[in-house]
Order: sequence, then structure tokens, then C-alpha cells
Amino acid sequence: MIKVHHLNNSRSHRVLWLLEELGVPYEIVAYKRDLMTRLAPPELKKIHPLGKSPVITDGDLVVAESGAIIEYLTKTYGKGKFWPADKSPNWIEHTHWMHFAEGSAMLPFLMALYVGMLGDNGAPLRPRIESEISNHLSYMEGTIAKHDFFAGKEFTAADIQMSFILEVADTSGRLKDFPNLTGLLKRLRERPAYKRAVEKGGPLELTRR
Ligand SMILES: N[C@@H](CCC(=O)N[C@@H](CS)C(=O)NCC(=O)O)C(=O)O
Repeated sequence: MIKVHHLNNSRSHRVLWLLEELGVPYEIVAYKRDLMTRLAPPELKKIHPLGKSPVITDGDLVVAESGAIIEYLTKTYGKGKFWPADKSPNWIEHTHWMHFAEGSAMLPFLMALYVGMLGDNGAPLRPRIESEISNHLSYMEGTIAKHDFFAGKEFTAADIQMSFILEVADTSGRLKDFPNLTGLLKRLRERPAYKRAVEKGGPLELTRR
């Protein structure tokens, strides 16, 4: 049985959501963030040395990093669903968005979070961080203006991977100038599998910075 080591209000929501979309049975092992630091509890390090979520176990196999988990689950259990075949028309676009989420888009949001903790001392960095957030969101907006989902006309695993960026942008009030992204997030949240993931794993209540 697949076990999802699930931290509340975290990227592991996307793993629960994918498993719900695939209809694959799984078990949730729940961890709670420290209320003050928002960090994961130390028990998560017993599963994987980084001590971060998501991490899954499938028998003896341990997989960390949401992109890797999503690829593993889709390719192992998806029977071709949500993952364009190699060399198919949307394959490389799909690969691009799978990497873009954590490799590019998250960085300025994380910088905004940490620099925000510096108060006025962080002021010199803020214009550059905000322009990078806007740069990434504008690029994403242009894509969704052309087709309904990140990798084309169909919903794919890349939409699940990219959804966390949309959630973070929405929570911090940065999505309001991007109608196509706002519309996509609404459509994603309406998917029955997304709702089941929230029922089982709890709502996504992210930090606002
Ligand atoms: N790039 C990693 C990031 C993992 C990550 O930073 N997870 C956060 C939750 S969203 C976490 O575990 N934070 C708690 C901590 O660092 O203690 C992924 O996509 O899986």
C-alpha cells in the first residue's frame, strides 16, 4: 500500500490529489507543522533525510520531491493517464512545466517569504523579488490564455504540479491581475478529486507573504 507522508498545508496536497485522480488506494500518515516555526516535525526525517513533505513509501521504495513522486505514481499506476507519451506533441511542454514549478517559479515566492521576515531590512530586495514573481506569473498567464491547461488542451500531471504555484500566488493576493490563471485555479479546485484530497488531507491554508 502506498503511504503518503502528508504535512498539513503543504505541497503534499498535490500527491493526494493525483492519487485521487488516478483512483489508486493509499494511506495518509499525517504530520503537523509547528505552529510557531511552520516547520515539519522531526519524525519526518525518519522517513527521508530531508525531513520534508511530500514523501511517499511504496513497499520498500521511498520517493521524495513532488515532481519525482508525481512522475513515479503516474508512470507506475496511471496506465498512460495525465502524462503525455515521450515524443508526443505535448510531451516536451509537459516536461517543461513539470520542472518549471519547483525549478523556477517557487524561488521568488520563497524569497518573498523569507525576506518578508526581515521587515524593513529586506526592503532593498523586494522590487527584484516582486518583478520576478510578476515575470513568472505573466509567462504562465500567456500560456493559459492560449490553451486551457499548462501542457495543452488536456488536464495533465503538470497542472497538479503547477497548482501549488497558483495556490501560493492566490493566497498572497498576487493572482488578481491574472484572469486566466485565476480561472484555471477555480477549475482545478472544482475537480472532484481535488475536493476529495482536501477532505482527506485538510484545506490548503498557506502563509500569506
Ligand atoms: N521541492 C520540494 C519542496 C519540499 C518542501 O519544502 N516541502 C515543505 C512543505 S510545502 C516542507 O516540508 N516544509 C517543512 C520544513 O521545511 O520543515 C518538493 O516539491 O517536494
